Order: sequence, then structure tokens, then C-alpha cells
Amino acid sequence: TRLAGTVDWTDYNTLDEINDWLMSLVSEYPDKVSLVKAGISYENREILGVKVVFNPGNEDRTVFIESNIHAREWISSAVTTWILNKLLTSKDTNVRQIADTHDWYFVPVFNPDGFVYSHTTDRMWRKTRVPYFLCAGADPNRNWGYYFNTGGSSSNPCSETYGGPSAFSEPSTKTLSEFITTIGPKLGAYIAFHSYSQLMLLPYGYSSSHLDNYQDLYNVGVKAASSLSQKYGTKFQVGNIVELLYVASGGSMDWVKGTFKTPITYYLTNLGILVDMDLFCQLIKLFRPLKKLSTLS
Ligand code: ING
Ligand code: ZN
Repeated sequence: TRLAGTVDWTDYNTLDEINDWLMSLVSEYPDKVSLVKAGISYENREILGVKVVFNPGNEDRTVFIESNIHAREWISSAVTTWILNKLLTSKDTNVRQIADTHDWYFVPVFNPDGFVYSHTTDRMWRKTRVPYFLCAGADPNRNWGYYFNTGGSSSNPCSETYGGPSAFSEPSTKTLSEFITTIGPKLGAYIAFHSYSQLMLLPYGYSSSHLDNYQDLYNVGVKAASSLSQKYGTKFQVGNIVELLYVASGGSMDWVKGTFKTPITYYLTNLGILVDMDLFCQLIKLFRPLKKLSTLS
């Protein structure tokens, strides 16, 4: 059903539709959902999200879900809103169990200016819309301030992976980082959705050296990937960003992991398939014991 004329997952949604839907959730579930102003973009768009709390006492099991930092990756925010809707409405016992035992932050569109531009003007737009003389936009997944510009980003403003003139030059990443800082220490898991390819990627993107709890996270990923392939025949690869793809410094998750030592950090690409809530629940349940396992240094 189209809620307040906005989101129904049979088609991609515009930024206004997504934001209207988020605001409608606050009216519909005032005791559970609160609106989060997570940042503001160059073109002065508010970066909206929601915090969802079903029960008290889950603060130390807070899950943050990021999507659409790359403008054209529309499926990523569709996955985020899908999961959010299921957590709020599903009566499935698995879904209820993971919903009720975590606190949740959902910020579906990290890059609203680029997202709007990809809807109105250039379907393949990836970057922000900050003007840089000859070209527009920095890659917001190369602009975060942890080992910024140490590989895999371009210094050419016309490149798709232009890192920007300095870390957090983009108002969106700067203000998002300020918001995340207010909740960073209590984050148990940070998941970012991207699209294209079938990968479960672990930080860091600036380095191939492994996280303190790499093996735990790797094992979880392999289990999740094997469930995915059993159910859909889809082959996902699991591993460090550099080892599986390429060096890419300045990513959001490098900064989150590096700054707050968040125990669980995953980039999931092309998990349109993860609108399968059985698999999403399995993933979150596999994450559950990891906080204890990982040594946080
Ligand atoms: N790929 C990611 C990119 O930003 C990535 C891969 C993820 C790099 C995390 C660095 C950190 O290039 C897509 N499709 O966005
Ligand atoms: Zn991406």
C-alpha cells in the first residue's frame, strides 16, 4: 500500500517521496520512531533519517544503516526503506526478535543533491553537486577524514572518484560525520548499502591490513553468503575492500571504523536480494555475539 502517496517498493522513489514517508512514520509510530536530522547538503537539503526504538535497554546494540551515498545506486535506499518497513510492520517471529532487541538508525539517502540530480538530469550521476571549477561533485565515499586521499581517489574534479579538495569538503559528509559523532561510541554495527556486484566488503578501503576482528566478520560473511547462494544461487564474495576490489581511501566506513572502533562494519553491494528478511535476520543474528568476541582497541 502506498503510504501517504509515497513509498510502495514497486518502483523507485524520489527524495521527496522517501522523506514524506519517513515523516509519516513518525506520525504513525510516535512512541517508536523519531525523525533524525542527520545532516545538510550543499544545496541545502536536509538529510533525513529515523531512529527506531522498540524497547528500552538496547542502546549498546545500535545498528546504523546507510545507503545512497552514491547518487545513482537507487536500489540501496529501496533496500533500506524496505527493511525499515518490515521492522515496523512484520509479524514474523524472526523479524520481531531482531527488531525488538536492537536500536536502529536508518538514513536512506546520504547524498540527496546527487540523488535528485540522478532523477532529474543524469541517471548515472554518482557524486555530490558541489561545483569545482570545470566539473561538479566530489565522490562522497572518498571524502571522509580517515586516511583521506591516501589512495584510490582522484585529484581531478572531473573524475568519478574525485576525493574533494580536503576531507569533509562536502557539506553532506561533514554534517553526517558530526551527527554520527553524537552516537558513534554506542554503535554496535554500521552497514552501508551500495549496488553493482555481489560483495560483502570489510574495511579498510585505504589498506589491506585486516581488522582486529576480521576473522569473525569474515566467518559471518561466509555464512550469510552461503545462505544466499542456497536460496538464490547468487555468489557473493566476502573480504577486505582492497583485497577484493581496489584501494579506495576516504570511505564513510573507514572513518566510522577508524574513529569509533565500531565492532561490526560491512559494505553490502547489490543486496537488493537482502529485501529477503529471513536472510537479513540471519545476518543480524550472526552479528549478535560479535561485540563480545571482538577486542576493541
Ligand atoms: N563501489 C564502492 C566504491 O566506493 C567501495 C566500493 C566500498 C570502495 C567501500 C571503498 C569503500 O567505489 C561502489 N559501487 O560504490
Ligand atoms: Zn557505491
